[in-house]
Amino acid sequence: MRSATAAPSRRSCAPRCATWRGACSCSATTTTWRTPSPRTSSTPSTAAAEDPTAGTHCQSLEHRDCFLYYLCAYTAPGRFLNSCYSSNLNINDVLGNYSLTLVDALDTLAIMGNSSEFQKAVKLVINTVSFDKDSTVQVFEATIRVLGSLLSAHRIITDSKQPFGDMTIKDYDNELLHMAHDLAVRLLPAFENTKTGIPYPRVNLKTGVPPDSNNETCTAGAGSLLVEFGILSRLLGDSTFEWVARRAVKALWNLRSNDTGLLGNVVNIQTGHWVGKQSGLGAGLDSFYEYLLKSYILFGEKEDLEMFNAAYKSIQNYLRRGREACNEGEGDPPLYVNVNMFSGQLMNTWIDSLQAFFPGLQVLIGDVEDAICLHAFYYAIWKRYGALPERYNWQLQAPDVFFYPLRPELVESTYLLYQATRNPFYLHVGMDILQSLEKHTKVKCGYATLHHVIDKSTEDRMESFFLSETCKYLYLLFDEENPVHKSGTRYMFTTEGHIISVDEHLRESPWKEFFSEEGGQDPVGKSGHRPRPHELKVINSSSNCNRVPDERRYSLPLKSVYMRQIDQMVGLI
Ligand code: DMJ
Repeated sequence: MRSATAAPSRRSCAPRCATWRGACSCSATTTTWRTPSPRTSSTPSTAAAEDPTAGTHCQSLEHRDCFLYYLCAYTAPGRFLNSCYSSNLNINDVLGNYSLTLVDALDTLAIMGNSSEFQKAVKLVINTVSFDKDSTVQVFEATIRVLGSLLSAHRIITDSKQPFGDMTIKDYDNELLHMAHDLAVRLLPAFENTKTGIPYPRVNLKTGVPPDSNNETCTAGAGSLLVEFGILSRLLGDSTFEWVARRAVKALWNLRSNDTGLLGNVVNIQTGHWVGKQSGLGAGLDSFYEYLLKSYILFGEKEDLEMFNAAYKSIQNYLRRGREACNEGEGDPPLYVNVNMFSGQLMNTWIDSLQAFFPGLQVLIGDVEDAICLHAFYYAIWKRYGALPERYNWQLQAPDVFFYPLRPELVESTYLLYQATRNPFYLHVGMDILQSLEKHTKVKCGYATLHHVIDKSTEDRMESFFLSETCKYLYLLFDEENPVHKSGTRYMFTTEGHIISVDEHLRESPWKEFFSEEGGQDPVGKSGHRPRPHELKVINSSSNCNRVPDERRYSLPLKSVYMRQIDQMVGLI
């Protein structure tokens, strides 16, 4: 259902923005991003013409201070009380009434090197955010957006060797960790009274699982909690959180098809019956795969890597269509489709915008060539609409679902591909995306979800991941000197874009034996020794990585004949 039109909330938002702007000192001196010279856009959009920041330092996303402006504007007190925005009620249950955008954006401030704003924002969170609320939230969203951000900021504050500048908080007494603990305890009821161990999708922060709760959940929502829950467990020395998250992953994994090795997208948590038999890389499954690999990178548990490798093999066998090599041979460009998990038969002819994260994951495992091709397909769709429609039908060459909620996945893959190839093509992709965002999504109090990628109408909604992911990856793409990518493999991004340092401390799990006895059968056979960081072949070793030759760094990453083929397939030429 379409949410509120922009007009009423613009009226009510403006005064609050003004107050908050003062409190946050959003008119700090301008620091421009290090970007290549932008092409000048021919016609200024209406939204830009109405922009209240015109004439101030914050004129576009190309300015770092703009991030602060929109963070301040968007986190104004009460901005997301569901009761104030009744027309948004149907889609507001990720918001939680706990200053979601402010919390989700903390480490972006650190990555931008803005210690004063990071310190202010952290203090604001400590002093004003509470989870003791009669609020029903999605377990997955609360975990990746809130728990993940609190843990990331806590690690930045307490890591004396972090490279972002002075991010210390005076008299810090682990408040963010305590808040993360408090939130996680409130999420725990989701893991009780479920016959499979797969959690309920929603929980009330005060009263637990609502009595009328749905027994169906998506695989990604239930099976992508291990990174945040595992970090929390290891920081607290309390196995509970990791245990429940790991049990959910194993339960889902054990329900995969014996024939294809694939999982479906929706499951009944009591019966273990697959309600949604669609297997793909997008909505419902995306971060499940991502967290198998990232849990391994972080915790070094071999079984996580084994599950990831098996899943990746099934994906390549059953989901990947098109020619074998990205940059060679004949046939359609490689594409990952949606199939029936049991038969491997094609289920539909659309791909969704969430799937655009996958090239980034392929970069992490060194499958750069395949990543280049899939990314090129998504970029062609972006070029056609100036955004990514939520679903694109590759057979009809048209969107099936038209909205674009400022998602980060294409920018994320663009950033990671630039880090892997250093090909300036990806800077141009980034600039193109930046300019489309400026042109089509900028409104008075922030950047707006596109309701329709063709007529460019907007909705009164800016998801918190716009500041925590989309802006972060765009900033990092252009900030060549940023400590994050200067520190090699030290940092990993969670699925919500929060940085977590990969270190030995998180690899210590005194409860390992307890897990294999109590957590069910090891799903991929006996676990061997726990690998040390230098053994992390998936991300560290060049031998595992198909390197892009130097001579191709300054030409297109994909041969022009293949680029043209993709442009043709999405109706660009
Ligand atoms: C983010 O909240 C996370 O990346 C999640 O895994 C799925 N995608 C949204 C943004 O699109």
